[in-house]
Amino acid sequence: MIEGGVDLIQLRGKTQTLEQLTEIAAKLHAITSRAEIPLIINDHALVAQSVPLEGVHVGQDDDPVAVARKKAGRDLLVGKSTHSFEQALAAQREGVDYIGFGPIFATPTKPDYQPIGLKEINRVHVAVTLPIFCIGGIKIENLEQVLAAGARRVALVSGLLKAPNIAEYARIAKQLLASTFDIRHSTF
Ligand code: TZP
Repeated sequence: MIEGGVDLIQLRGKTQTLEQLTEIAAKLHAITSRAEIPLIINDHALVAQSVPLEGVHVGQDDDPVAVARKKAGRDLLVGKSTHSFEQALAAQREGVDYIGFGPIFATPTKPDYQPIGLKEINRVHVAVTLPIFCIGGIKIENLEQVLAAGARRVALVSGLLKAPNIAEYARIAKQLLASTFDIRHSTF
């Protein structure tokens, strides 16, 4: 992913223990920091106490943002998953640094969620001034559609991880972003 030019990596380990995650996060952070790519841990703010991660990401059913910040014990980015326009506004009021917004399309990676659809993308970008990462079912094949609907940042999971050549997949996605707008802006 780094070779292909991703701007940010989130570590998700739903089935790992805190100890296992901390170990993986430390190894991964040694690599991402060399590449100057922020590494965000999903759910487990405590990992940030011992690994100098750049951020923590919480879901709707995880710790509130203030609790995540307290657990991390230091200043870092806190992002939150949102699954509707209303949740996006609420996350902004809660004081997050960025939001995930999705699933945009139905996706086996998050099977129990109703897709938001493309129409809400523009509305959320008008109302929410934070960085918004559109997520859910986004692949190279539909990326232009998502960008045309108003997305400026996207998160890809299975598209990237299942690609026969991950670096190449990331490169193509980055080129599509670059041809849509100037991507020299910072990630946040
Ligand atoms: N949040 C909303 S959709 C999703 C998450 C974590 C999964 C996205 O995975 P994929 O494989 O890119 O659809």
